[in-house]
Amino acid sequence: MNENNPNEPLRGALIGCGFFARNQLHAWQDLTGVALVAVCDRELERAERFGREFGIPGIFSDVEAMFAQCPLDFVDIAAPTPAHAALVEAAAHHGVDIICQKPFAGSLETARRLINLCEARGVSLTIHENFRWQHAIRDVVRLVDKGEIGRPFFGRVSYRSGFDVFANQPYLAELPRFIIQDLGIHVLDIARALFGDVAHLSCETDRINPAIKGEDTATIMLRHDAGTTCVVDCSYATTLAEDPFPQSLIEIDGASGSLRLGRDFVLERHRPGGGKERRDLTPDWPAWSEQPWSVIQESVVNLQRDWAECRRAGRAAATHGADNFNTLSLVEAAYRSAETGQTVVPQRWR
Ligand code: NAD
Ligand code: 89V
Repeated sequence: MNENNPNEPLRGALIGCGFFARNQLHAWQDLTGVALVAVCDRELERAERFGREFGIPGIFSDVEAMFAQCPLDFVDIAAPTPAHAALVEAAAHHGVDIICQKPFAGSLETARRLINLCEARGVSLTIHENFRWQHAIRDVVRLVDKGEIGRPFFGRVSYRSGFDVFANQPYLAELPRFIIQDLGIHVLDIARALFGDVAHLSCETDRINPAIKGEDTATIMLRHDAGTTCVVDCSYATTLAEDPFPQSLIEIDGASGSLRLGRDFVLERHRPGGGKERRDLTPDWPAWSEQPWSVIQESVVNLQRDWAECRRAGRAAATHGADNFNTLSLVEAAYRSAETGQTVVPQRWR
């Protein structure tokens, strides 16, 4: 590890060379001070393709061979959830820091075990939870944190679309748990970034698309510790002439003003007495990004930049393992509420 030598780039390896990993590789290549030196996929030709395309020298189909041959500071795991436990265990065993995609670990019990393991081995664990890193959402979080609208008493974080996500990610159609686990997890994390941890929640789900196994709509009502009531609503069954995919829209009412983050990153701030300001929060998109994915792709660069800065400063990144446990537990609580019809108190880290 070279955390004490700021002149040396951090040496990383990407594990899992599928649909989303391409964004992570592009983002690493946008950042200074980080060198991706290896890629690994259990299907060798996928690793070879990424290695060729991104000019990465180390190509592996086996992580143990990679750890044996490549000195690494970190791994960036973009393999699916069922692979997380074995990959995190291997990286922790080799003393290598870890970034791992959402939804982490597959269960709260496994997540807890892996977080504790990383702590015991002295390696950092960060979950790639990127939606809170979108430019416009960060701005809204900053305004709320600075008290610009007073105490927020109501929030709504809304993600409604009819975009065919199954075309790029066919595995999503097979998941018995779909929208809360895959997408709602991001929206719930935005609610936590805005209003903090959750005391209790209730949830209703439905499946509109008969061709998939899991639920494709969910409406979740959260009561945050700080007293805010927030509605998180998600749908992949919504027909809209102008589909906002993959934007999250936000409404917040505070004791001294309101915020509305609408389509195409337009933020309205309503002041007591009737005043209103409008700002366009469209960021500069990464050169390699493509609509409609740019908003997600830009958030990947932001998350990875922050991770590298935190790594160099020796501090935990915002979505470190224990933080993300409290988002993952909202997912579990939402499914339990939908199944039982009860209000559920989510588990907390420690
Ligand atoms: P994918 O199926 O396209 O790619 C996964 C890759 O991992 C495949 O190439 C597969 O061969 C490889 N793999 C599986 N097990 C492995 C192992 N043990 N070792 C090495 N390689 C292994 O999946 P995807 O759509 O790229 O999704 C991957 C992860 O990214 C999922 O957890 C998904 O939820 C997440 N994701 C996140 C976002 C986001 O915005 N954060 C968006 C899409 C997907
Ligand atoms: O972000 C995700 O996890 C993606 C998508 C935006 C398509 O839901 O799977």
